[in-house]
Amino acid sequence: MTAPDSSRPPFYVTTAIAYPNGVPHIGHAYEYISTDAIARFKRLDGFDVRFLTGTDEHGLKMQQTATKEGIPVTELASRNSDVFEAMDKALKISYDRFIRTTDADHLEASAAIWQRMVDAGDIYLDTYAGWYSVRDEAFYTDAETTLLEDGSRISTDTGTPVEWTEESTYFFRLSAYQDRLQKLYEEQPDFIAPATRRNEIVSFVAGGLKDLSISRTTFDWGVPVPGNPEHVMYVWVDALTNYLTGAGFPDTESESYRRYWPADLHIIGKDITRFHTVYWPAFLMSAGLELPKRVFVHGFLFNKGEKMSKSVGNVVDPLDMVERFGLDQLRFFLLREISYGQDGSYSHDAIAARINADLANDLGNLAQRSLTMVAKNLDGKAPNPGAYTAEDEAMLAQADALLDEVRAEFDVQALHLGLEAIWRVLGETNRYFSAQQPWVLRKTDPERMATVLYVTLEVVRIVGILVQPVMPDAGAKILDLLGQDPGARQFADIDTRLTPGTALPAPSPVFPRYVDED
Ligand code: ME8
Repeated sequence: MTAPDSSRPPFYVTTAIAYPNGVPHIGHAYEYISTDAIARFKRLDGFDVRFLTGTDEHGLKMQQTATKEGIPVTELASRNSDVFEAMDKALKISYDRFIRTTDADHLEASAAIWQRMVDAGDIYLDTYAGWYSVRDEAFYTDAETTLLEDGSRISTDTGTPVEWTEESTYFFRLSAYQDRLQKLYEEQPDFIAPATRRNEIVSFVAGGLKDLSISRTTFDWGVPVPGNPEHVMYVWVDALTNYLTGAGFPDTESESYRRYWPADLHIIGKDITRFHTVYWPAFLMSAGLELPKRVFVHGFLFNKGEKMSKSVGNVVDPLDMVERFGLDQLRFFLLREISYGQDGSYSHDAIAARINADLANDLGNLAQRSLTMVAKNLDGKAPNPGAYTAEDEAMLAQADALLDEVRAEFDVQALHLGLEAIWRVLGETNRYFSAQQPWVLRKTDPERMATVLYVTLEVVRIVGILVQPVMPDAGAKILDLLGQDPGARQFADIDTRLTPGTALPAPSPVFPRYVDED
């Protein structure tokens, strides 16, 4: 674990941990990239960030997939977990720990939270009889399922097959937590975002809560129940506990637990909202542990509006997309195009369009044109500005105001609006550049040209700093081209104006245009 830095405020952010029963798809990549942008943003803004991601390796789904593939489940878990971790690295996900729920400290943490819930009197043994969806790893009531014409039954909500299950299991007294959960949603309206998700959960809980079956006896791929190893924990009990393990639980006195728990932000997809905003806070209340501050629910990604599925053949490997379009280009597209919190669609054409309009034209071209003029006319040195006109002042004021605007959007996870604000200023800067015509001033008023170039480079510098969370490589390249010291690229450095006379390296394009191979 990286040493906590107590001089800065802590910020603990997590992604969901994926089932490694298969390889990652673009929906997983989307979750990691968006959470990574949030983590990087906070680091650049002076926070001591802890960023946790990983894989959720227990449960019947993993067991069944391994059986189908004819390999031991531990082998399936390790093989695919490695693929997830390698993808994270290729996507430059800046996690502090990649947790696997088979890690020794996680088994210990899971046993500890279970024991706390037992001590609270919230766990009892009984018989479960009801519907189970292996694909969702979720229990459903009769009313939550639909009988199909062929006699089979599915979960009405998710469409996955359910099977009748009857076994002796431990139950968690979820029904006892209805009032406390309702109070939580009321007193902390920010606990679940966006509001549509919050409303769904509020009305679900208002409908009453049944006790939850939290152990299984018909297979053994899970964390053994303390004191009764005939049972393994229901996979979601151990899965949710990963967030505690990642902070140092069960050692609640450890420096790391005291510093990072409660988590500031859990990022998850919409299909697992109930687990994170009903079960998870109830488990924590029972265990006498503090609740995370916020759960933000992102939407689902669709391929040209269609659900990704192996049978349709439209499942894309995120790394193929990186190869085709570039990593920063993919990261930017996903976060700019899709309203974070809503479903979104991606297509080859939409990505190409964003790359060419927003990246190659609005940002790349502006940087390239201004830097080339500096290289050719000012001996490659940052210009020395003369007196500012009202237009110059207005342009700089817009760029100076950006950090506050973007921060306000990122604070509520409106990542797309943060980027929109930056691109609005870039649009203004392009209009300013065209109106000022520095290429004409070159002959008529070289001093004025220097001022216009200086103002333009200042906007490019500020934008370069602000896009780093989303496009770490491109942000760094822009700042390199502006001769910025790698140690002076934090948000706090936005206030320090470009030093006139700084020697700039020879300009080279940051964003090539995307041209179709075929
Ligand atoms: O749910 N678009 O794992 P998982 C966007 N192990 N996001 C998507 C998506 C799509 N098409 N498909 C899935 C699990 N996701 C559990 C989590 S957390 C304690 C345990 C998101 O591999 C999904 O919503 O099925 C979830 O947030 C994440 O990918 C992992 O999904």
